Amino acid sequence: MKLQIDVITLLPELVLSVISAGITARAHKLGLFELSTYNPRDYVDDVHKTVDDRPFGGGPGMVMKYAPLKACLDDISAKHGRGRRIYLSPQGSVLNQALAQELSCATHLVLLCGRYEGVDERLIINEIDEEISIGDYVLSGGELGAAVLIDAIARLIPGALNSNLSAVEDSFTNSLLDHPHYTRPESINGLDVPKVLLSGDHQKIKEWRAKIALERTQTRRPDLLD
Ligand code: 9WO
Repeated sequence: MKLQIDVITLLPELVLSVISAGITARAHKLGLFELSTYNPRDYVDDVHKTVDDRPFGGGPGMVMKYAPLKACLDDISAKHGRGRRIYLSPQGSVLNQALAQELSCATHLVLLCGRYEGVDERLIINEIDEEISIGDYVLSGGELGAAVLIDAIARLIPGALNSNLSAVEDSFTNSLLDHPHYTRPESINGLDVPKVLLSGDHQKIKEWRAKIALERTQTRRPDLLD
């Protein structure tokens, strides 16, 4: 079944870039997933279109108000059902390939993007199923996190990649980093393509790539092997 992705955001153009170029745009054109955005500003009545307010307890910045976000979620529920509701934030569990694989099998994802200093905690408690982080750094908002998550998911939907083998051979699919890649010319400033890759011995090439992938993982990311 087709994956519906609904994104709640004040800055939809930051998220919609994923369907304007590359493999994810192609997957979208092929009808493998649908991407819709909902702007909380369209769900408020007051003339100033207020979606944020000052934080209780003081401090800098503003907090996204409960009501406009709840109205977005209710509209999405009426249109497509409830969905698996995800808040993008540095407090979430960190995205990895296994989680991307799992989410690519879902039928309906709802991604909430915060701006300012974040979202009223009661909305997260009452309405959100899980928090996901794309890494240990702070962005200006959840949108680029949502775009990264959508990219990681969309390319895993069967039919998105030119070859089914492409996703199988990805870094992390086997908990290892990728091996290096080479194309013509055979020599650049004295740096030659490893001879085994020119040998035509596909078994040998496979073994060499597996060996280098393991070595690189051991030196660069030993945590992946634990
Ligand atoms: C901004 C800020 C300004 C002054 C004092 C404290 C502050 N905290 C924040 C802040 O954390 N803002 C967040 C912006 C609120 C939630 C949405 N934003 C966000 C999401 N930034 N980074 C992410 C994110 C999402 C997924 N993975 C990594 C980071």
